[in-house]
Amino acid sequence: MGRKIRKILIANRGEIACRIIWTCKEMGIKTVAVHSEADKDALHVRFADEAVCIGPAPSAQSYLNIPAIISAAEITNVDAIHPGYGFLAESEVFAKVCEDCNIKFIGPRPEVIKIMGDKVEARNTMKSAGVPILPGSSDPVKSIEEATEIARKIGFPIIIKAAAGGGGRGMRIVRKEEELKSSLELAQSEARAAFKNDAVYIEKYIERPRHIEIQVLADEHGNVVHLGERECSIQRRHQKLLEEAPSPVVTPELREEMGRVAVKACKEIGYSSAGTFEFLLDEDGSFYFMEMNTRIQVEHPVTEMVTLIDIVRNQINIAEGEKLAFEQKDIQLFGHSIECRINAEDPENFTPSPGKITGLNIPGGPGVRVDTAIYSGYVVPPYYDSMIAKLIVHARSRELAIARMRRALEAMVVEGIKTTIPLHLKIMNDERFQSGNFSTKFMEEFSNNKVAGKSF
Ligand code: MV4
Repeated sequence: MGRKIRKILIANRGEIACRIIWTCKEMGIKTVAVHSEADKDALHVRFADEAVCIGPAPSAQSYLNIPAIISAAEITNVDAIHPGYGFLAESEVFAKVCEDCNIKFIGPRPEVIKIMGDKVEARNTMKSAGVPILPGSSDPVKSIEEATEIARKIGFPIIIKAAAGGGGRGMRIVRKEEELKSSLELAQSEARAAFKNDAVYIEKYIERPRHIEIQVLADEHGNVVHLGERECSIQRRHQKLLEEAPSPVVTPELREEMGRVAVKACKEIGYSSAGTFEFLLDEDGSFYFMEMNTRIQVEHPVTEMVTLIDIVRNQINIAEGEKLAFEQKDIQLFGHSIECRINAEDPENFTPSPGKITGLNIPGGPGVRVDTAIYSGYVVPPYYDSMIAKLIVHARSRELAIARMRRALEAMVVEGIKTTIPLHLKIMNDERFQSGNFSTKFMEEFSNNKVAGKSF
């Protein structure tokens, strides 16, 4: 069938590059790190068997530099490339170039990446596959007349989204018909500026949704399983702050239904590798497709903790052409897991706080996992994402997981730079968070309730 992978190039940096190397080591697979000039002292470079410098600090010249990465792959004679998340992970072009160079891209086929990258096409594809979608447009909206017709049909409020968007960029909520024209024009020009593509579409707007996503694994033989959901509602400006599995509001029946829909859709589109279906969950328990992510995600560890399944190992086995080693009935959820994203940021205003880590304590003990690439003396560079660590806990219940996270956060010390650790401690101590009764509006309401608007 496929061929055994003996050596993998990791086209990424930071904690996810280290995370992928950990599993490769466990599988007896050799690893090649690539790095920018700014990352010569990075941990992923030291952990890998080989390392290749692929360009200057700015990602456009290094981690996004396809010719440099392919050259590194050719020189080191790797069988496969793992793209991690971000950078080239959802580049249809990169996946195709890998394929053309006879290097296995660890992810789905380029055609599938392309479909999911166009949010209008993704919506239509999912609708055909029987996935519930919100009422809205099935083509990009070209004129105010067209927009008015759709908006009247579905009723206000509506939301205008960029077809090339995702992650919340270039969205506009419209509550009244009078605002439709200006909002449409603004959304189109924002989309053009951000994505060089002004195509936008319309959906019915849900006021207080939860963001619930379903993790899937699909092999190249049509076998598909889901690994349950992740609760991702706690975010600020479309950046997730913490995630948990399972969601405190998803019942076994709802999980089975969301999972069934996701598995069916994967089979219909011929999906392979790990993937994630993002859903909006309404207060009445209805769920609607939002986007599909065709990569390993930042928050994958909470799913790994509650299923005891190594998602990266499965991505590699799938890329080798192997069949999934388990069926849906073999997958069980154990206990509860929470992940806090620790960012090098001032928690008062979320501005980046790069610099030298002068002192460090990484927490441990029962049920604690830390995915990170920092060390004492490491200098956090200003060029990349500000996430420096993921603190993940696992316990028998949500209540115990919160208690465990609190003590792990208290034990985690990162000196020399500012981090979001104090913010996470405040969230753990928040009654609303503890109750599990929250929506994507949690952070806005959380900040508003603090004296002077920002006591964290
Ligand atoms: C929505 C929505 C309400 N109704 N779509 C934000 C990110 C992008 N993927 C889509 N997003 C939303 N789409 C409809 N029809 C609310 C959001 C949204 C949101 C979604 C998930 C997590 C956090 C969010 C924060 C604000 C808005």
